[in-house]
Amino acid sequence: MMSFLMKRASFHSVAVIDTHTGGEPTRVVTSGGPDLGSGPLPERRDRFQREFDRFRSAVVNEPRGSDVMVGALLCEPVDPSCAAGVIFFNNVGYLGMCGHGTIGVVVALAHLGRLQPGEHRLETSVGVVTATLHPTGEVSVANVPSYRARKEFTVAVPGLGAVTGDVAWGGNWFYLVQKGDCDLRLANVEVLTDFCWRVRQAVNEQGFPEVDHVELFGPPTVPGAHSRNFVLCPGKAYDRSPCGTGTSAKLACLATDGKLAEGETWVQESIIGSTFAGTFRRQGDQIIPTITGTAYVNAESTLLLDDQDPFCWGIRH
Ligand code: PYC
Repeated sequence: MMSFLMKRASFHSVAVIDTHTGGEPTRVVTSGGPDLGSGPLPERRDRFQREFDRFRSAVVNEPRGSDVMVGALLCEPVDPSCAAGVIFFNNVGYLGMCGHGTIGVVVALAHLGRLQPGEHRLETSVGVVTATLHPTGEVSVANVPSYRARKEFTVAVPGLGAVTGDVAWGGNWFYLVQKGDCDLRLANVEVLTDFCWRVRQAVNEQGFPEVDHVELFGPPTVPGAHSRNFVLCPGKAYDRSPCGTGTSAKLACLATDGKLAEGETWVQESIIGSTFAGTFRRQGDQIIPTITGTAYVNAESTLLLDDQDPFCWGIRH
């Protein structure tokens, strides 16, 4: 009979740092990830999906993770001016950019002594972002150019009627709805989730199959905030943070409507009351949002993947 010690030798080890940004977790994989080669990040993300998708699920899904967790695989950047490359993923697939995740990655790298306060470029699968680690521990992320693709796009949602929102890109695709008639409170998460999920399906079917996040906006509840949001992510988990890419999409809409001036601050509150401060600058005809927030380190650990474990590769959706 195989001894317990012999069995242990079959474990594959994955080193991770867990952080949370405004309540939303990020699991940063620092070693033990798949070899994706050295091509451009979008190609490496596609290879990750094609050949190693079970690794994604093993890292973020139960029993090691949860639906809420976002993973960040560190890799060698193609662009030598970047401190690292990073591929973001979640319970059902891959994210282009991730604002809360980038803040988590920077704090994790600082925790490991691999980054000092200052400006650092990071390569993602949708472009290079610039993160500034402030001496206070806060992190500002100058995101990829963000824009609105469609203003006031009305969809007929079965069981709900007509819903109107904007379609915008902030590193991921969002449908943004100003929702005056529903309390954006944690107690309403199930109703809000159901609403967003139906809206997403309608938006996908009626013209925008790429939209995988739905973001609702209502009045703020914490001092200094301009708005509170509820963001439903692609795998039906809601973002505990105000969502960096969602806030970027919002900033692009506000900027395009002339409702926020360049350099002016927009404080976005999340459904749990955490906040990001957002600003934007213009670069030619592009809008470059910057999101500022804070992350904390929760754990520094080693995941063990045992092929003999029937749930080694996570409980998949
Ligand atoms: O902060 O950009 C973000 C994000 C996307 C999904 C969850 N968080």
